[in-house]
Amino acid sequence: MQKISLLLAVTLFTASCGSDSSSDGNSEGSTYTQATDETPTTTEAPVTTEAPVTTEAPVTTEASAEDESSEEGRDEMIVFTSNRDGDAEIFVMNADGTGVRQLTYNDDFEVEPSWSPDRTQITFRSNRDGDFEIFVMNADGTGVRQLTYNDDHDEHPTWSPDGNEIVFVSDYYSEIFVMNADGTGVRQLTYNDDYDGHPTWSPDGTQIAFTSYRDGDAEIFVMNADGTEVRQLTDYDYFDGYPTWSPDGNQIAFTRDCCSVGTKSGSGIFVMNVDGTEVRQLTTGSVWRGYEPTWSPDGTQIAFEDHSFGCCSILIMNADGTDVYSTGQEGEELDWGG
Ligand SMILES: [Ca+2]
Ligand SMILES: [Ca+2]
Ligand SMILES: [Ca+2]
Ligand SMILES: [Ca+2]
Repeated sequence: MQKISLLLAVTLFTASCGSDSSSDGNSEGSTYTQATDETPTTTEAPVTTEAPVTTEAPVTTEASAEDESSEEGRDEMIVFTSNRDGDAEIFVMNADGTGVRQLTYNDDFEVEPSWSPDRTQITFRSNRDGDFEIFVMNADGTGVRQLTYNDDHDEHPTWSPDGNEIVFVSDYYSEIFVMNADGTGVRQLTYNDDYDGHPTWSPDGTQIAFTSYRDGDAEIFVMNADGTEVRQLTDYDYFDGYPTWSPDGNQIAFTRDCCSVGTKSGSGIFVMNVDGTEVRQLTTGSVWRGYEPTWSPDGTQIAFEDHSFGCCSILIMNADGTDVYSTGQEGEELDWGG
């Protein structure tokens, strides 16, 4: 019963991220400038050439310099989820919003993508086999492999910094597990009746930060990568979640429920030291509903999804919260790989 109520709470929180798009689903009032006026370019789709990459801009089939240098340029690409073709698919783009490429094409949910450290592969979750499982594919969308096979809801896969393991969430009680990157050697790290999720590795691979409802509402915790020495970092009466380490290992960015406007609940991007001290709010002003931060590879910027003016604008700001700009792309569940 506890599990059900917690899942409901998580579901409601998640649903609240996009549920108001009908009432405020326009960009009027947005103060952000477009990063570029260039038309997003694409390469040929790996699975089919029929599906449009975006409905917002004309697709060009002309090969560009960006496409030719995509192998090197991948270091800076953001992988994300979008519903722009009607159901959830995985895309990549350059950080300025150009070079959008669709990687998955099917009627099921493909969500929560995460780069391998060398950026040759992407892990994600999909319900293409009936219930949610963890998958891996090559960075161009080819070579999809299923890693988990069970009746539980598997989610939130994230690659270890050495590339050897993937941490993910599974089990009736939403526990955190680690497996080898080929799906073998599954080990359970958490054991309690409350929701544990959003696991993310420290850059040195020794620790895992995660969200847990074990103290009654969502807080951010850290544990050693073997599940020992759990420490609570936040203690705040509302939601704290989606932690992600800065590339230098000194800070953790996260989502905190805050910043409500009238009767509408809001949230913002916050950052704290890895011991939980010095919590600072990064998003302010017109961004009153930001979620799920991800660091740039060099640690100087943070990308996040903004629901302030409807569902899911991808925004980028400096790591101190200044100079917010819009990539001009719609999407969620970003991973910049930092
Ligand atoms: Ca799909
Ligand atoms: Ca499953
Ligand atoms: Ca649990
Ligand atoms: Ca909390």
